[in-house]
This record gives sequence, C-alpha cells and structure tokens, in this order.
Amino acid sequence: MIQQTLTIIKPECVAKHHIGDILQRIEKADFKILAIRMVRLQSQEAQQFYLIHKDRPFYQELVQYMCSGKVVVMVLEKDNCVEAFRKFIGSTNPKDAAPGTIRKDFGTDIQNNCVHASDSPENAQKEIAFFFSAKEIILNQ
Ligand code: 3AN
Repeated sequence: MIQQTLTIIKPECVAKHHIGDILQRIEKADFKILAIRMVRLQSQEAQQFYLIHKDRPFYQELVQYMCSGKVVVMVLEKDNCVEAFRKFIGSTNPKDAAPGTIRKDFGTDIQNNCVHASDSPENAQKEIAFFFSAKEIILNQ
C-alpha cells in the first residue's frame, strides 16, 4: 500500500553538509520526496513534536538538540513507506545500525542519529500535518 512518512535530517548532519548525500541515498532507494523544507525549530515546536517522548529521560536533551541548528523536514512516499524507511535508515543507535544505512554512515551517537523517522502510519500522518499543509503535499504529487 502506498504510504507516506515524515523524516527530519537532524542538526548535526545539516551542519556537516550531508544533506545532499542523504537526499541522494533516499531518492536512489526509490522514496519519492513529496515535500521538503529547511527550518530552525523553536523550543516549543520541538517540545510539541516530541511530546510522545515527554516521560523519557532524554526528552529535554532531545528537544534542546533538535533546536541547536537548522533541520530539513520531508514527506516521503513509497509502498509500505513507514516500515521501509525505518529499515532503510537503520537502528536508533548508529553503533547498532546495519552497514550501508544512513544512520551507520552519517550518525555519530544515539542522539545525533542522522534522521528522525515516523514510527507508525498514524504518527506519520500527525507528524506530516505538524509541518506541512495538505495543499503543499497534494500540489507536489
Ligand atoms: P527512533 O528515532 O529510532 O524512532 P526512539 O523513538 O527510541 O527512536 O527515539 C526518538 C529519538 O530520541 C531518537 N531519534 C534519538 O534522537 C533520541 N533518543 C533515543 N534514545 C535516546 C537516548 N538514550 N539518549 C538520547 N537520545 C535518545
């Protein structure tokens, strides 16, 4: 089933000029980029976006990190996109990520793990709506 997911290239990868390499890998793996934008998140936005992690010990640190520099947010589309993209990026901790995945190649530790990716189709729809209007996505299809 054709599905969409939301991904965010995290501050460290943007700062290290890996945007182009990451986009190339994503496109070569046949994920279609439906919408894309570079943003600097405000603290309140990051808190809201990561609200599902609010009880985890790393929540404040994660929010602070995601606001530490510009990020690139994208809507991707592919068959079974949420699961396929999570497999494509590799495990949360780059040290455990499979060879050839972007988290392995561009991530440095569990916080600087290259990209965020939606973890379910339901969350993907919520996360997409957080950043993009329906009009922006439909126009790009
Ligand atoms: P994933 O990003 O693979 O869905 P989650 O949902 O466990 O992984 O974590 C969400 C984000 O929180 C991760 N991308 C990572 O940046 C951060 N994170 C997860 N575990 C830790 C940790 N132990 N310390 C610091 N940050 C963490």
